Order: sequence, then structure tokens, then C-alpha cells
Amino acid sequence: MNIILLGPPGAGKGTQARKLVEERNMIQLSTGDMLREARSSGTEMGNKVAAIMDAGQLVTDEIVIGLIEEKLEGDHGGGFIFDGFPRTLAQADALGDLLQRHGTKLDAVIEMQVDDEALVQRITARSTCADCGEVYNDNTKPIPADGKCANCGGTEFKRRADDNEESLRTRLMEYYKKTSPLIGYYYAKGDLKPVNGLGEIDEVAAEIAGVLG
Ligand code: B4P
Repeated sequence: MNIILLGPPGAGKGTQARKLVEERNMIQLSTGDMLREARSSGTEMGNKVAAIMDAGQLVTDEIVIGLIEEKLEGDHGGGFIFDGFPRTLAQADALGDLLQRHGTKLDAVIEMQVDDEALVQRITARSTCADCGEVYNDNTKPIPADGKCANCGGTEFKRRADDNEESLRTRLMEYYKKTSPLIGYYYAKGDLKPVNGLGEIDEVAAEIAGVLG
């Protein structure tokens, strides 16, 4: 099964993708994670990507499609979860072509619906362990009282460089301008499955499980 998790920044795409990996042996392809890895490499491409991400803009289609193309060459496991990809119509067309070339297809597009107020609240409360990248959130999963990461014991936590109000405003504008047209695109293909992303993390996961069967 190949699925897309579609939704605005902070809708919970990454959160739900990690749950699906645990439960269904699927492979998470997060373009956000791939780009954060590229930026930390310190290469020319990585530095270019860092500046775009920090400003809250979308990285070029060419770079992002290239990253996904590489990953599709590898193991297909229990199928792919495209987390945060595609984000433009050009990326959606490219994904359709790539899947066809690999003799597979898309099974569902989960549209995670969350209002802007909740997105801002979630993103401004997010921090990650500097050592292992485990995600914490002041509202849903606070950093343990002993100040140690529950996953690796690390004691340093950081905010993502693009999780500030100014960059978030741009991320939301980019979403409504360039990504939200994908809702109509996938609806027309009969693939769109809207899900209420406002509940607790496990409630949202249960709704997604119901949709996927
Ligand atoms: P991403 O890394 O995709 O991340 P995101 O917008 O933060 O969203 P996500 O929905 O995954 O949030 P999360 O689960 O963590 O993108 C970052 C940047 O990379 C983009 O701005 C862009 O520059 C670039 N990029 C990525 N893909 C690209 C592409 N295809 N093309 C071009 N550029 C691209 O959830 C957020 C917070 O909410 C967390 O703290 C979480 O704990 C919390 N949360 C989750 N579910 C919750 C719930 N149900 N209730 C309460 N809190 C919840």
C-alpha cells in the first residue's frame, strides 16, 4: 500500500507517519527529514536548502523530486508513506509517473484537516532531542521531568529553526497557495480521504486506520 499524508505545516503528518511505520511495516519517506539531513551535511546544496527552509518557503521541485526518486530505487517494504510530499502539482505529477515506472500505484491520500489556530499552537510548542531527534511537545508530550530524552537519555533539546512565528506565517501561505490545490487534484482522481486532525494523536491514528482498513 502506498499512501500520501497531506496537510498544512504542523498537521501531524510526521507524527502519524511514525505510528504507521510501527504498526504496518511501511516505509516513511519524509521530504522534510531528507532536507534537514541535507542541510546538516554542510554541502552547497545543503546550505541553499537551509536558507529556503528557515524562511518557510518550499524547496525547489527539482531537488525534492530527486530525493524521492533515489528512495524509490530501494526496498519497498510494506509500501511507502509519503510524508509531506508532494507539496506542489508538479511534484504530484512526478510522483504519479515515478510510481507507474516502478509498477505500483497510489492507494490513498489522507488529508489531515487542522485549523490555523491549532497549527500555530502545536508548532510553537514543539522541540526535539538534539541527539536522537525524538519530538516533544509542551501540550501533548512534554520533555520528561528529569530533563532526559525518553528515547536516548540526551539532555539537550532544541527548537527547529523554522518553528518561529514569522517563518510559520510564510509556511502557511505557501501551503494555501501551492499545496492546497492538491486536494482538488486527488479528489478528482477518487483518492482523497479527509480525516479530522484535531483530536488526540491516538484518535487521529484510529481515524486513519479506519480509512485504510
Ligand atoms: P516538514 O518537515 O514536512 O514538517 P511540518 O510542516 O512541521 O509538518 P508535520 O505535519 O510533519 O508536523 P508534526 O507531525 O511534526 O516540512 C518542513 C519544511 O521542509 C517545509 O516548510 C519546506 O521548507 C520543506 N519541505 C518539506 N517537504 C517539501 C516538499 N515536498 N517540497 C518543498 N519543500 C519541502 O506535528 C507538529 C507538532 O504537532 C509536533 O510537535 C507534534 O507533536 C504535534 N502534534 C501532532 N499531532 C498532534 C495532535 N493530534 N494533537 C496535538 N499535537 C499534535
